[in-house]
Amino acid sequence: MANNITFTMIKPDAVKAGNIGNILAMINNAGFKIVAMKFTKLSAEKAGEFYEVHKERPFYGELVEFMSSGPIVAAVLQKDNAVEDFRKLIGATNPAEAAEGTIRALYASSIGENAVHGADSNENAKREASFHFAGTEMFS
Ligand code: 3AN
Repeated sequence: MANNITFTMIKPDAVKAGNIGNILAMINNAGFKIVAMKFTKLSAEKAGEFYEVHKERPFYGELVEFMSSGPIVAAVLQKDNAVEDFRKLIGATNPAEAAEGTIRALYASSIGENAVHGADSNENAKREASFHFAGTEMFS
């Protein structure tokens, strides 16, 4: 159980561009099972709390503003080696550097508006999943 879940968000840019369905299809086709999912909108306060680890980074304000600018899809995904495999599926933070065929190469427009979030460690995946979902909202 320790390393078989990750947490993702389809970010406001990808939602606005109509790419929810395309991105979910890529996630399913890559072998991830959706164990929790919601269409929601983060308040600036909630987005700030979620990205607390980046508080000192110069792009923090911009990131919080963007992530609270429109609805998102939040989801918990299950698969062996979920965190690492999902990071491969989404590609590099900067879409210009993202490998061909990755979600960010296909759907991200810039380093700030990069279509999807993927947790970067098992510990953060668990923290982020429980930030967005109650235990009763996850179905493994
Ligand atoms: P990742 O999402 O690939 O783990 P992080 O953790 O370095 O990347 O950054 C978190 C989020 O902060 C990114 N998804 C992106 O939206 C935003 N971000 C990262 N670097 C920049 C930057 N230089 N300018 C604007 N936004 C950035």
